[in-house]
Parts: sequence; C-alpha cells; structure tokens
Amino acid sequence: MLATLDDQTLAFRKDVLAGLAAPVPAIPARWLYDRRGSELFDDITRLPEYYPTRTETALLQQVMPQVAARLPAGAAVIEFGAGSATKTPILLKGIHPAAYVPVDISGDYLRASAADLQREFPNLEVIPVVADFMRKFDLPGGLDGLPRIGFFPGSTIGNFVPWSATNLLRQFRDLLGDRSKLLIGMDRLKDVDRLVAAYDDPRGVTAEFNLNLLERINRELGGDVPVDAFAHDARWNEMMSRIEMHLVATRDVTFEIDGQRFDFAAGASIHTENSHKYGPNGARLMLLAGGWTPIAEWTDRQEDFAVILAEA
Ligand code: AVI
Repeated sequence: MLATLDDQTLAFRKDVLAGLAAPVPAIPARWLYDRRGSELFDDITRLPEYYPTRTETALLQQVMPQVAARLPAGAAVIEFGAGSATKTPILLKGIHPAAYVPVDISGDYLRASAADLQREFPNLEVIPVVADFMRKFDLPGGLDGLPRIGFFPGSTIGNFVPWSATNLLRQFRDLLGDRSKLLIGMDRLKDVDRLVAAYDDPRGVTAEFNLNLLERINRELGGDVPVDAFAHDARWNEMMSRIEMHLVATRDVTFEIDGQRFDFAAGASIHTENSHKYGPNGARLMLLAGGWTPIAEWTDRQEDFAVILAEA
C-alpha cells in the first residue's frame, strides 16, 4: 500500500504522524488546502466577518495609481501563489507588465488560473511555474533584462512563524535579485473580538475548514479519527501576536492512523494554523530582517490591512 502513495501523500502522512505524536500536537497549516479545503477557504473569503480579502482588494483598487507610479513599466511580475481572479488583474491592469509568472505547487489549479488570465490579457506573456515557493526554484528563461516585481498578497506571510517568514522573504530576495521590488499584503493588529470573529464565524464555515483536516486524514491516510469528537477553536495568542486555530477533543478519544494509535484526553488540542498580525513597525522590521527595505505603505481608512512596497 505504501509504495503506491504519491510524494504529496507521503509528506502528508509523515507530518501527521510526527505532528500528532509531538509533545504539543500540531499539523502544518499547508495540509488544510486539499480540494475541499480550498473551496472552503474560498467561502471564508466571502464571509462578512472575514474582512482581509475584501479590504485588501478594495485597497489595491484604490491605491493602484500610486503603486504604479513607483513601479517600472514593462516589468516581470512574479506572484507567489496561483493568483486571485480579483486581485491579480488589478495589479496587471495598473502596471502593464511584459510578463506574469505565477508560482504554485498545485499544477492543475495554476494552469487553469493562468489560462483564465491569459484570456483576459491576450498581449501579456503568462508563464506559470509549478514549484513550491518555500523551496529554492529557478525563474523561467526569457525574463532577462526585465525589472522584477514580486507580488505576495493575502497576508499569507502571516501564516508563517516569524523566523520562517523572514527566511521566505530572503528567499524571494535571492530569487528576484538586486533592485527588485516586492508588493506584499499584511493583516494588521486590531481589536481581539474582531480578529476572533474573523476566524470563528457564526455560520461555522471556518470550523468546517479546520475539521476538514481530520476528514482528509481519514480519506487519504485511512485513519479512523472520530471527527465529531473534535471542535474548532480560534484563539488569540497575545504573546505571539497571532490567531491560532486548534482542534480540541470534546471527550476522551482513541484512534488509529496507518497502524499508529493516538490517545487524546478531553480538552487536548491539535494546533492547525497560525495567522500572525502585525503593527506598522513589526511589519517593517520583518521586511528589513528578510532583506527588503520598505519604501511605501498604504492602508484602508480603518487601518485593518496594509499593502507594503519594498525594494531589495
Ligand atoms: C490564507 N491565510 C492568509 C488565511 C488567514 O487569514 O490566515 C487562512 C485562514 N484560516 C482561517 N481563515 C482564513
């Protein structure tokens, strides 16, 4: 059975078995995004309580002329992630690049969204790259001589603990090179009640997104985790400046995954995601620690979300 598992499933199995056996049980957040998880995240972005997506989109729309004034025309835009049907066109329409390079590990999704963009921008050279942007990879040929602009919206940087966020920023810098620019979205610190509501919506969509991780374990790894014995929990960690998602056992449970047995007492938790929130100085310091000098910053009127332009 094991020999037939693909690399992704083997990596998932390794992370789940090691994560659940750890003294503080935790599973990396990247495993939340199978097909179902990605659909549920899409639903989350439309929830009234989940302000980041709509705030960032409106902000990009509003400030794009100012962003464009600080960026060279005819550049290559390298987006870390497959690109969003709403945010990416705002940038492409605003700055008229010569090439657009979306980078994502999910080949099917990447190719589909790249084809949509190519239809919308027939004169733009769209070059999708299937790669895990958390690891080293090469840019495609043909970008020589073009100024390079990295695009990392969505506050995805917040899902990395600061030491790995700065490593990732440094990797972007190495990839894009001297004199490149980075346009990055970061969610701001705010009232804790609003933060918690954004990650624990009354309709239970975020709960379903979190619990889907256990369903995925059962589906892909043949586990017998009693999903109904776990509850979604979103909590603010003040010391770490982050929202944490957990799955908390509501009763004593025992289950098996691939022949390995796990016992969780009522109240024990599995940590499934971090979403760090930054004040203005924290955000700028993190960029500096990652090798990027902030040169301009825009926020919405409530200062809920920031879009920062930095240069290498
Ligand atoms: C993808 N990422 C930026 C989202 C966030 O807000 O941290 C993931 C998410 N998790 C629960 N709701 C949204």
